[in-house]
Amino acid sequence: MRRYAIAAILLALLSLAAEPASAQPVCGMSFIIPPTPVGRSPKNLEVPVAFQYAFSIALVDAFGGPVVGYPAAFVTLTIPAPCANPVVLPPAGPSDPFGVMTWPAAMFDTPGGACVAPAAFVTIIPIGCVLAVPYVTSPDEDGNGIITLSDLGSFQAAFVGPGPLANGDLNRDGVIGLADLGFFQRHFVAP
Ligand SMILES: [Ca+2]
Ligand SMILES: [Ca+2]
Repeated sequence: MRRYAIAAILLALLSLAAEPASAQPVCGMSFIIPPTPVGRSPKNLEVPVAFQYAFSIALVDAFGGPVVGYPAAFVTLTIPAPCANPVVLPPAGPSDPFGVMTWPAAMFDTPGGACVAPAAFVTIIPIGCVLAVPYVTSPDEDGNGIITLSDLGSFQAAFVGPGPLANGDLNRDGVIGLADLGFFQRHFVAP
């Protein structure tokens, strides 16, 4: 009898320990999966996948484990005014077995608008957590929905000058270089 009682207590303790492990993300543990800037382009689906913009975060619980199946309705990505084309986007679906929530390329196949910090942020609504996005970038620099020589001018100014990263770091690796020029070119010439 005593053995069963101990087993029951152990089971109860195990279920208590297991319950919060996949229940709630922790703000200080959850993070934006690099690249951390947000990118948008009216040609996002017309360029090869390597040049497309997508965005994802990892939800991590208090034990360092993934938060699986967290509802899409609980999380938003906000690009606020005065950034061009402000928008609030939920992820495409609940978090996957790795705790990852994704905003796929189709969500960023829109007019752009480069925007500097604090440019955008992710909100994990139930826990009041805000993850800051360093900047929003786009080959459609001015956000008018078409990629033109005027956008090239804005990119070029950042490329030959001191930045800012929002205008020059089109591939979102944190520096402005030839890879970004290649990125601009891909989106510029896309059909
Ligand atoms: Ca433009
Ligand atoms: Ca870059």
